[in-house]
Amino acid sequence: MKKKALITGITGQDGSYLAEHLLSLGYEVHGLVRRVALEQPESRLSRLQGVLGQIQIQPANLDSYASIFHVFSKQQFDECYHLAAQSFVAESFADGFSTMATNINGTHYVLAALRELQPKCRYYFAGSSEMFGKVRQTPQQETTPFHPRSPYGISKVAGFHLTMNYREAYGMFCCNGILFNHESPRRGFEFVTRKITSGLARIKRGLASELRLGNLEAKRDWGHARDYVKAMHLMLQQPSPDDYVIATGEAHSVREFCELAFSEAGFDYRNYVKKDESVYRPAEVDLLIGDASKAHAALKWRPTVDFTGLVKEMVHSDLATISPVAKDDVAVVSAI
Ligand code: G4F
Repeated sequence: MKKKALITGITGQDGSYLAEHLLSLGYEVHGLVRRVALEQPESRLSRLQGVLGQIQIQPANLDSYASIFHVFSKQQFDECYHLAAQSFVAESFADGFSTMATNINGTHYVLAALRELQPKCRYYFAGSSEMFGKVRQTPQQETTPFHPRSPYGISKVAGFHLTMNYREAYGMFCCNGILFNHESPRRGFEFVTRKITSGLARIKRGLASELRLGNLEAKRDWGHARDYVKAMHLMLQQPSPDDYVIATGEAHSVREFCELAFSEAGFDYRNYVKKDESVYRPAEVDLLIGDASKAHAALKWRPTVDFTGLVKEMVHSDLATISPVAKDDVAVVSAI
């Protein structure tokens, strides 16, 4: 019997890699997608191009308990990966209310519907290293206290505790992944890594002359999303549910990312990267670096792509694919 999985957020970077991974393992894969995304399949479903014929789309909206309940009332799933969220930290400062509503209620709706209709379904929650925020311990582990620094981080702490509470109160198989930053050529353009590699490609093509960035000194533990989705799957194959940090154990600054990316294209970043105070966050997370030794031991999980490999892959992908765009589009991207 084929195992059946539901992925919320299947249209995103992680959702698309996870769908490919589960299909390669012989799963029947379903993806929860907002109706509005189905109206613009070329752009909204672009990351799923390679697998669209092999997955089943379930229209539903995270803001509606009824629509989520409906999906779980039609189909039984063995595993549910809850990845959907408003995941851009800066946007959560701009509109904390909608980030909190979607991320907290959406997670609660999925858990509540599962409890009601399919309590045996194994559940994965996409927790985040942003939960550590103003870090109390370095490197961060599963036991490091949380101190979130944004509405996004706060919403993820709430989701983490909801997930743990459903495990403890109702005996459900619920796992939290505490994933550190993970990137790829499929990363959204608003996140700093893709902003750098896509901005660099525009500069290389003569479409832009500079790249405006915020805090260059922030340090992140950056891994490859394709590696990280494998850890999500492994968590749900264990004998009992638990929480795991997923990270490379190496931190680099935004400045180092720029330096390596620009030099890969034959440029000196100092000639192109300009500081833009408007991109600074009201509260910053200065340093994130994870200790994934629990995942190494229990899941036998290890990252396969290092920082240099990740930066080079992203640079070359954008150099190969970024096509000339209208000046207006350039302005929109560089304003994020
Ligand atoms: O790429 P970022 O926007 O990612 P951030 O805030 O670390 O969050 C990402 O990773 C989390 C895991 O820890 C996820 F939970 C979350 O959903 C998301 O995927 O920013 C990285 C750093 C920040 O310190 C930011 O201040 O880069 C700094 N930065 C400097 N200039 C910039 C910019 N970030 C963005 N997005 N744009 C800039 O121009």
